[in-house]
Amino acid sequence: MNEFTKTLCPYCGVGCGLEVSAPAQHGKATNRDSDGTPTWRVRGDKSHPSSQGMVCVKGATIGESINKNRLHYPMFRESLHQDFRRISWDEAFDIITQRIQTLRLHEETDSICMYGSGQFQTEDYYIAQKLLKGCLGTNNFDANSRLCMSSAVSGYIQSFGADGPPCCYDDLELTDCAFLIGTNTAECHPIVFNRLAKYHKKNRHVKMVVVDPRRTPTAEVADLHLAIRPGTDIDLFNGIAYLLMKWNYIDTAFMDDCTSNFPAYAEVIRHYSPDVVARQCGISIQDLETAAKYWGKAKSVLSMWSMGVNQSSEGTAKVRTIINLHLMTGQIGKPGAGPFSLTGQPNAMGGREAGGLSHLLPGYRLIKNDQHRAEVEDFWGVERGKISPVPGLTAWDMITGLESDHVKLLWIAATNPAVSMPDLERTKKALLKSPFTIYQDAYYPTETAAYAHLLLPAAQWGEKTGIMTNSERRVTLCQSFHQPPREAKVDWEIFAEVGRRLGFADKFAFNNSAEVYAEFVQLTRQRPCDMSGLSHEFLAAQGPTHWPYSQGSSSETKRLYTNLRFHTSDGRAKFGAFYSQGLAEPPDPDYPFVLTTGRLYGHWHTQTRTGRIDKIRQMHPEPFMEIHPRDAAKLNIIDHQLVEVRSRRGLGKFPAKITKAISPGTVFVPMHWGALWADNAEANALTHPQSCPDSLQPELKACAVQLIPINVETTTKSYQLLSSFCSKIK
Ligand SMILES: Nc1nc2c(c(=O)[nH]1)N[C@H]1C(S)=C(S)[C@@H](COP(=O)(O)OP(=O)(O)OC[C@H]3O[C@@H](n4cnc5c(=O)[nH]c(N)nc54)[C@H](O)[C@@H]3O)O[C@H]1N2
Ligand SMILES: Nc1nc2c(c(=O)[nH]1)N[C@H]1C(S)=C(S)[C@@H](COP(=O)(O)OP(=O)(O)OC[C@H]3O[C@@H](n4cnc5c(=O)[nH]c(N)nc54)[C@H](O)[C@@H]3O)O[C@H]1N2
Ligand code: SF4
Ligand SMILES: [Mo]
Repeated sequence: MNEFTKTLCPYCGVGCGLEVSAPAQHGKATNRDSDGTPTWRVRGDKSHPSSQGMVCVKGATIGESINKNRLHYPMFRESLHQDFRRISWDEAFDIITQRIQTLRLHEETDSICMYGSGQFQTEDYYIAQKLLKGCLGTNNFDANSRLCMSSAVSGYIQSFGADGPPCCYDDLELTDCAFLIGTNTAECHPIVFNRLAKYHKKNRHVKMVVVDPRRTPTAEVADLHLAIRPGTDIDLFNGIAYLLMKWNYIDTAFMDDCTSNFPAYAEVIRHYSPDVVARQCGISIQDLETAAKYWGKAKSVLSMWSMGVNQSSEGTAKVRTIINLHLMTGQIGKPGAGPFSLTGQPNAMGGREAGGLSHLLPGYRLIKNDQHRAEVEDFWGVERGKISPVPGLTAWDMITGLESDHVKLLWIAATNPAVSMPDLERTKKALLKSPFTIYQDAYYPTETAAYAHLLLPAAQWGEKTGIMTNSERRVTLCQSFHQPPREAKVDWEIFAEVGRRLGFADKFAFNNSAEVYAEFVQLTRQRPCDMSGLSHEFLAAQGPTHWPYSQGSSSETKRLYTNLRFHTSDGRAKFGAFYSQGLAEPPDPDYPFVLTTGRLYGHWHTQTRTGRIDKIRQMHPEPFMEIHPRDAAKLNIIDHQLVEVRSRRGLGKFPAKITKAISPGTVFVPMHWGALWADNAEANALTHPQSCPDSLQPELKACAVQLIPINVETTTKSYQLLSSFCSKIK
């Protein structure tokens, strides 16, 4: 056996190749944890084309989290007031199937929901779709990607007729101009950033523009940082379009041959003159002009974005407004150019391919499309009409569905909503009300386990062989390299066993994940994401491969739309005509600050892994709130002073970090500290669930807050007494 197993980093959507080896094989050189436990050794895989051997601190330290605080056995309790007791898998499966059968018998199949995750492998996603949408006949499968990628999905679909980022990482080193919008790439997609930053440094003609209300480490190296007011991206991009038109930087031949709806867009643009836009965005006219010149003069322009764009009540419109600039200037379908959504999670892309949102079906199909449903029904061998034509509940709908007693069974897997959902107080209240919650996770404790009736121990990354697709549509086979601990099981195997016990044995007769994948790729045949030429065997032999890759292909397709034909009915890409709407909850005299939330380099989301890794805890020991020195002075806040942050929904307490990196009027808190890791430092205690009407993605990036500095004297004496009293009576 090879000493190293090749796999993919299970954290971000960059999808770095890793090589992992067992602790025992290194003698003295064995990596050890702080308590002396030998840990798995991890290094970058030089042969992986996406990352070329590079890894960031998260990938490098992942080995330390593999065996810590794992959930080992199924655990059950009748009610949330009781303690968990260990049960067998057989009992667990009985409990689940009985519950589901009872609901089906009472014609309440639509009260069954599953909330999954971009941390599933593609096989997990696919089997969950088949079980819920195909066999049970409910579309109530949604994933945390709803909070993450759904605006990018709907933006691509509306502009191009299909989802799918058209670019590849080679474009990072071929572009003349990179626009990074609402993405802190340096901390959140570090290896993409390394590749771009190295190239940018070496090539003086290459421009880098960062659009972010914060001066992030990403913005630090940019030629131009546009610190726009939160929620003003559409103003900015319409304003750039105005100047591109005025200065005639547009590609009329491309527009004539390959696009539609320009007149409606031009009508909108005329309202976005530089003075209006500069005022609205809080930037100078000169900076706006510089940005437009960089875009207009460059031979190739690559735009990249993530949550500053997607997590918005006008997320889809933001995405389309970015794409519009590419369409005006013909910046797509060629090297170094295109609108590139950076996916957050390691397999959010695979989730989209497998139909892992409540309005999707496998193979980039839509629930609402009659032909798509019929194709999938025939393929799955279920009767026509079995798949409901109505999109299922989204992540937030599941919470409101609990409130209204509509949801009777909630199955959560590979996500930690008791930290990551908006409006946490409301979320937690709803979870407390749930008649029956199954929670399938690799670790224990997590915040969401406190709201579960049945805990199912999941095998995680490294304990299952399966497929993940990264941001550049590159598909990698992730080989397992050790046994799941104790009784932990692979996600798709759990779903398949439930399917068999519910009477669908023929639909779930898979012996291994390679068979699951082989079935899934058949459903992608002749679809935009055609992977019919891929299999576990092929990927093991050929290595990571871009899709589309149809059966019989002999070479990869690095970029989409190189023939300039799109997936719309007329083959043209469609301009979107959007006026800016601004924030769903703008600041006002009562709540005068905009709170924005996001990530830090070392931590991953709710800390289930990174909170258990010493090096990372030392890197980011505690939560904080960034505030501009001018705002701090106005409120008499000094560095490190505890500040109570209140929104209309809840409150948190954060030590102040006074920094010019944040714009005046805006404060920032990281999303990483849930109830297990700090007291009262939950970003989502403050956020609201209002979402984009098209993508239904909530605006996690902005809400209105007030700041109340906690007086040092009070902090030390009466305040502490009061707060300890309050915590005792809770
Ligand atoms: N270290 C680390 N890396 C990660 C993750 C992690 O947890 N930790 N998670 C992964 C996942 S799932 C995701 S989704 C990605 C997220 O990756 P990013 O989107 O890069 O990360 P965030 O910090 O959430 O937000 C990015 C920036 O959006 C800015 N922003 C806020 N409001 C606006 C606005 O109105 N307009 C613009 N233009 N910008 C705005 C914020 O100031 C912030 O700097 O990271 C992935 N990578
Ligand atoms: N305020 C605010 N809130 C946000 C965001 C924000 O920017 N600001 N970002 C949103 C975004 S983009 C995202 S992606 C979400 C992320 O939020 P979550 O999905 O809640 O965060 P994670 O901590 O990644 O939770 C993943 C869980 O899956 C478990 N797990 C890992 N691997 C496996 C596996 O193979 N099987 C199973 N069954 N379990 C596994 C882990 O132990 C962990 O508990 O947060 C969202 N919430
Ligand atoms: S950049 Fe992303 S995929 Fe690569 S090692 Fe870091 S967290 Fe993992
Ligand atoms: Mo995400």
